[in-house]
Formats: sequence, C-alpha cells, structure tokens
Amino acid sequence: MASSCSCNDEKKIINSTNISQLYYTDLFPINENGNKPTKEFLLKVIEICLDFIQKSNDRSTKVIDFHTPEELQKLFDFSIPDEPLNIGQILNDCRDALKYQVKTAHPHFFNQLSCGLDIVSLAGEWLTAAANTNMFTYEIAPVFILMEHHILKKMRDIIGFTNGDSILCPGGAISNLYAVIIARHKLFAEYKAKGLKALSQQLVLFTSEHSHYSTRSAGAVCGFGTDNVIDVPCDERGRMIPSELERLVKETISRGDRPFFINCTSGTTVLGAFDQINPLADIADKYNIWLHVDAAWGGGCLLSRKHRHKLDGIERARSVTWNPHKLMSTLLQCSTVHFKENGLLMDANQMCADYLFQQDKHYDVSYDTGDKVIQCGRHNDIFKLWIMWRSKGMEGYERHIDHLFDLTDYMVEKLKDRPDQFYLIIPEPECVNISFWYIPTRLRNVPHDRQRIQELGTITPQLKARMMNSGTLMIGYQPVGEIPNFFRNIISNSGVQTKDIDFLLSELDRLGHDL
Ligand code: HLD
Repeated sequence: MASSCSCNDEKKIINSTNISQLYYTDLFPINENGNKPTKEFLLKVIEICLDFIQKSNDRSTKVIDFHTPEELQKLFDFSIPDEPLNIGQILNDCRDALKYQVKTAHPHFFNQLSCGLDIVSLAGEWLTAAANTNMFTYEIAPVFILMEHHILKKMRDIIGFTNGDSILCPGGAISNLYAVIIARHKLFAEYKAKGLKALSQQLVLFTSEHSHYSTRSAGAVCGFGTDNVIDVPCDERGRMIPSELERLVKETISRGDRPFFINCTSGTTVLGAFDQINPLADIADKYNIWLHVDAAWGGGCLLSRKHRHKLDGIERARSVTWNPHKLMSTLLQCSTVHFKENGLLMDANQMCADYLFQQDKHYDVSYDTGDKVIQCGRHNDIFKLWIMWRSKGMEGYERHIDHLFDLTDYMVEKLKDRPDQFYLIIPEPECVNISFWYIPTRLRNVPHDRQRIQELGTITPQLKARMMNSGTLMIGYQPVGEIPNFFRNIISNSGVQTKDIDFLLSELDRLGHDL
C-alpha cells in the first residue's frame, strides 16, 4: 500500500494528476483533506456509469455479452485480496462489472417486468446512496419519512382508500406477505403473543392458478401450509373464475375450515390478466373474507384514465400491493403495500425496541415507521419514486403508461399481420405482456395441432439460446399449465419505439427461421 495514509505525503498525493495510484485511504473519510481525490474518483465512476447508460440507449450495441458461469468465473476476478487494491484497479473493477452486465435499459430488452432506466429516478437513487440512511426513524431520515408519508397517502387516494396506512417493502412478494400477516392479525390478534395455538381453525387462502407464487409462499411462512393455499381455476384469458372461487369457499366451510384470505391479481406475471375485482369482492363480503389485490404489476394502470377501469372495484379491497418499479419504471426496488384500516401495521408488528423507538422522544413518534414492520432496517426506496413522479407530474405518468399500452397494441397488430410466423396465445392482451410462439419455416404450413404445439414449445428455448448468444435481443419464456414454452414479451421501457418492435420481429425471424 505504497502511497496510502502517510500524512507527510498528503499534499503530493492530492496534487497528483493520476488518481489511479492512490488508495482508499487517500479518499474521504480516512483522509480528512481528501476532497479533491474523492471528487476525481467519483467523477470517474460517474463517467463509467454514463458510458454504460449511453451504450444502453444505443441501438447498435448488444443487449448482452453472454458467458456461461464457468467462463465468467475465468474472465472476472471475484476474489478478495489480502492487500488493498489501488484506485486504478477499483475503477477497472467498476468498468468490468458493467461490461458483463445485461443492459436492462436497452430498447431491445423485453425480458422482465422491470425494463428501462429512468434518468431522474437514477439521480434519485444516487442521491439516496449519498444520504445512506435507514428508514426506521424520523430521527435519522426526517425528509424521507415525510416524503413516504405524502407519496403513500397519494397512492392510497388514487386507490380510493380514504384513510388507511401503507409501507414500502423489499419487493412485491414481501408486500403480499404483509397483507397476509395483517389479515391474520385482524382475525386473531392474539396470534402475536400466543403463536399457532391462537388459531382455533385451519385458515385457508385462495388465489388464482395464474397468480404469483408469493401467496403460496406466504401460506408456508405464516404457518398455514401450502396445502391450505388453494388455486382457483381461471378462464381462457387467465382471470380467476368467481363461481369457482365461491364453490371452493363453500367446500372449505363445509370441511370446518375458515376461508380467510382471497388474493385477487391485477396483472398476472405471465399472461398479464386482471381478475375482475367486483365479483370477487362480492364473495369476500358475503363470506367475510379479507380481500387483497395484488396489483404489483398492473397497479400503474391506476395512473391512466384509459386503463384504470381494469382495476374497477379496487377500493373495495382491504389491502393492495402496488410496485412502482414495474409499470411505473421507478428504479429497483420500489414496492408498496396499502391497508384500508389505519393502525393494523403498528398493532401487528410493533415490538417497542427502546433503543430505536423510544416513546418519550420530543416529536410525534408515529413517524418512526420502523416499528410497523417485521424487518427493522429499511432501505430508502422513496426518493427515487418521489423525484421521478415530480419530474413527470400526473400528466407525464399518464402519458408514460398510455405509451406502453399503445406500443403493445402496435406489436399485437404486427403479430396478427404475420400469422405464418407468429401465433398469439392471448389475442387481446389486457396488459403489456404479449404471449406468443415464433413459427420457423418448416412448421409454417402445417395444422396447428398438438404435435405442432409441442414442437413450438421445444423451439422456444432454442430460439432464446440463440438470442442470448447473439446478444441482440432478450425476451422471456415459460410454460403455463398445459401450454408448453412460449415467449412472454414485456413492454415496460418507455424508451421503446415502434422501430424496436419492428426490429424484434425481424430479429426473431433472422435467428429462428431454420429451427
Ligand atoms: O415475480 C416477478 C417476476 C418478474 C418477471 O417475470 O419479470 C417479479 C418481478 O419480475 C419484478 O420485476 O419485481
């Protein structure tokens, strides 16, 4: 560590034009005079990030430089050395990490529910990292706690909850877990102290067969067991069938068990289906069952006058999950859960740790939100949402959502124009998920029977492998129930244009016609 931390050398080091030879000890906070090298180092890191962002927005670059895990272990030095590495090496490490990273902001990346990179939200994430605070008390995060308060109230207003409470969570699955915990608390408040013995009946949860696996996971985590999370059949568009739900609820009651939680999905992960909330809410009311709406994916539609109707009846739910890091394009992660009734989160989860949540502080301790949650420390996920929302305003966000759906319509039209090459599984998608098979030349003029469907299911992962190896395009695939592997294309990057959809279709044909 030749140049590190020798105070006599400090002036020489700081005046040096080559920061590569410096060490972490020459930067803040070890070097209290480290302003200049710290600034130079961070500006270089920003340059590396800007280069990555510029390439991600350049359609002539690849989406991915794919290597197998074995190859990447050889290409990249993951080891921790005994001796400190100099800043030059640290900058190289930063560059290399991004070199092999998938460009999820590239307009030819259609692989995940969260695509794209909003620049204002990114600025928010950078500022958040600089502030580096924990979100458990007002004491150490006053501005960000009040920001959460305002934005979460705004989101509840948009949902149609006139009162209530909310919290930001690490991901939609945990948001859904909170809903189950709070529903259980509402029914059996003594569970908190007495545990499983407090449950006088077997509690049963209902969710559609197409819903996210997190309701099942919450059933396992909360002590009900996955056998007591019942999959409700769906119609051909992937929406829960209300009459099937009622049949299963009645069956549960006749067994002597207690139906207690209905998870209604607004935007299923694969097909993008919206369960019809009102008929499910009628059943929830009739049998006094907690209704949760998992709008992790589709919640963004609430910002659009054109698409909001897909969530009609959402205000009848007792809880709602809504992830701004999906349709709203806030940087990962940003996930919220909202409750119609105020006070339940605190009541269910409060542990009153007196080294954090002292009740005799000199301010209103209801702003110490850390005692409402099961996780203690919370990352600041609000600033990147707040600043992005301010930059767009309500109008800009509506345009953002409408643009994604307009492009989806465009792509569906183009697929319908080429029925020899593409087979749409859901002809009229409800969300920005487009489910389809690509048909290679040899399967074009054959009947669409079981055998062709099986072959298309085999071809799909082969075409995905070609995409990854060529690095030009990424689209996800999966089977659903009886339907073998098919592509699920997601348009959630507001930078995508019609020319990118045109590229997607011709690139699939270029890569796959001879399969
Ligand atoms: O469960 C999730 C599935 C996906 C996806 O298929 O892209 C959650 C997310 O994405 C996500 O972005 O939080």
